[in-house]
Amino acid sequence: MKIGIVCYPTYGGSGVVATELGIGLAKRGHEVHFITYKRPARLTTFQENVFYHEVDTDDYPLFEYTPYDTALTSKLVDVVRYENLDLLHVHYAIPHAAVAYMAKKILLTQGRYVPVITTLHGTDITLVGNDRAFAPVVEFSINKSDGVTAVSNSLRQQTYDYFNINKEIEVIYNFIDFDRFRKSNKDHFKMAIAPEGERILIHVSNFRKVKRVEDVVQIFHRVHQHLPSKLLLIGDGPERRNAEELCRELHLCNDIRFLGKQDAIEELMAVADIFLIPSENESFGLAALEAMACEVPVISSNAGGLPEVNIHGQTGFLSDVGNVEEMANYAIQILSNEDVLNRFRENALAQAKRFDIANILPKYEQYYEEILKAAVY
Ligand code: GMT
Repeated sequence: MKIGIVCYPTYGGSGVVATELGIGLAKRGHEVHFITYKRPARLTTFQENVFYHEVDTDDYPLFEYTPYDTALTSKLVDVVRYENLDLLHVHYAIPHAAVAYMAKKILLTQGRYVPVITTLHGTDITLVGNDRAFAPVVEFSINKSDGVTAVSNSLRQQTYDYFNINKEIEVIYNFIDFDRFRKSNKDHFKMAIAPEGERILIHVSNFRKVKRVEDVVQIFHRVHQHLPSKLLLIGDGPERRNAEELCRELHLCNDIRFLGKQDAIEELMAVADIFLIPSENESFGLAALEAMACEVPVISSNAGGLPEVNIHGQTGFLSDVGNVEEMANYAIQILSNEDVLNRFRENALAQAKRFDIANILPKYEQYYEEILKAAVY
């Protein structure tokens, strides 16, 4: 198949899933065309069957905001037509689903039909998509997609709850590539971070409000009072400053390291003992899955799709949003006993295996086939 993938080229979430999916499909013989405004962060090396089309957004003095949607639409029309794509798979509804619909309509005037599949990732429904500024377009373009997938049952249900959707939404879970995410020996690195054998807690996110990074610091503060420990904070974003201030207030600066955006997340996960993700909302929690694949138990909130990934009492624990006391107690419970920690590590790995890319990728291929077969010209 010749597949066009439209996504954000960013480090986290939907961009990562879209890129890994495209690379995986290319390895299985499909021809994959990424269409976005910057090279996707995880598209780091040359791959046979993988093409990248950059959307041109030249500045023009009239525009206070460059009309990216229009530029992307034109690029999609061009790429579908000249690369002869079979389908477009767009990740994150805003603005990609609406743009794809527009491109589809333009192509129809040229006698060309291209089916569009939209994958919903989370904030495009729960946070941004809900906003009145976007909601009518989100609802319309989901209904006009030929196929719609969501990354968890929770997100599927939230989409039906928030919008008037007349389409069947297929759940296809996010996935993990074990060639990359597996526990490896990084003892030298562990020694540098925790020279006295301290426990290492880790959090990875885009530091947006929804991630509740201050809760991460509060949980660590409590754990730190019980156990010698260090906290690694990976990523960057608007909440970093507040988190830094809180570290200073709590006199934790020597034991918390802000590492900023990192590419080799798996090397950091390899030294961690607990992953913290106390989010306000989380459709899936890909970073938690990456941790589990590296045998790191997860302490999370019970928001959104997190209970579909992190199993309470087995792979980690879940608490109500904001209950930092309980989350800290759970972390202490796991970290205080080597046997308990090892049991949780094993369970985390076993659960992560359910989301092996080798199992999930064929589900996308099968879904593509179904949509192509059902496409109404
Ligand atoms: O978490 C973010 O803010 C990034 C966001 C995105 O769309 O890039 O992540 C969402 O998609 C990920 C991949 O499907 C999910 O694992 C995240 O749970 C989801 N984030 C939220 O729902 C907050």
